[in-house]
Amino acid sequence: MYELLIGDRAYSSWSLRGWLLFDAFGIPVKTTAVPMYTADFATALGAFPPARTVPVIRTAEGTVISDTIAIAEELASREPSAGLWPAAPAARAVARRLAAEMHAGFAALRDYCTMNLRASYTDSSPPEAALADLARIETIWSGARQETMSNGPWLCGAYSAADVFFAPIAARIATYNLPVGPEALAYMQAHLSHPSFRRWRAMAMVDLPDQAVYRRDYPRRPWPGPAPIPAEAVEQGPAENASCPYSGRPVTHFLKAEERVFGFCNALCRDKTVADPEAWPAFMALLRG
Ligand SMILES: N[C@@H](CCC(=O)N[C@@H](CS)C(=O)NCC(=O)O)C(=O)O
Repeated sequence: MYELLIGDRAYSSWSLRGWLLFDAFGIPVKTTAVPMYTADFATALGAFPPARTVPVIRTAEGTVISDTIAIAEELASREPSAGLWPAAPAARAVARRLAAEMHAGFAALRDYCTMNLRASYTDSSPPEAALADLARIETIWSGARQETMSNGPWLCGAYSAADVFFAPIAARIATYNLPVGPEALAYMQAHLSHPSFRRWRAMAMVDLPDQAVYRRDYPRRPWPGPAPIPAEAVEQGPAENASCPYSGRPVTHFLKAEERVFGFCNALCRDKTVADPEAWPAFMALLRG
């Protein structure tokens, strides 16, 4: 089993990429999240020498791999049936080219529009350099679709590591209401609706405190992704289910949805389900089953 160390899900865009490389391709991983800019972060990273950034993984044989592009390539080699890159050579080459450009570039957009999955703003007045990055991104996105003849939601045919690398750009378009054309908006919506992205964001909404450095005072709007079905945390059971839908352990924390009460074995699993019930198939099987 792989181990993965990540930062705050709400803010760490590279961590999102690292985790999607597993979750979106069905590769099991044991994930630990630690808040960035804390002593705990330094300690946790110290257990993955010589890594200096998250995400970082440890393989079953104990090799540490940091840097998202290295993680993507090594996982693709080790898990050939997972389909991280397109199978056709031409589409694979385009996907690799796109991921590499994302990994190396777009500093202005990344600096000005830091990822924040907990907010969405009506206007953020991005500077020219960030808008130029955005224009280049739109150009390479639509170029990739044409070259690979992709007519579905993703850049190079089926969802691939190239899409993983741009998921945090989709998140920035959503958070900062960045001015993009209809094709890029549709691509953003595809990411916001992707089951793995929804699970990540549900966890990002409830795990770890807000970090003040990411706060912006722009006017706010609702998150432009799929609206969660209503659910709330409640103090007491009894729940319809005796064992947690995720772990199978006895239930201790409760939520109410559609006037029914369900139980979970810890607060985080309850709260991530409250944040977006439909992101969690095991819970939806209880609700609809
Ligand atoms: N090139 C690296 C970038 C990773 C990175 O910058 N991670 C940030 C979090 S998003 C980090 O670890 N920051 C903590 C620090 O630099 O101390 C990659 O592709 O993974």
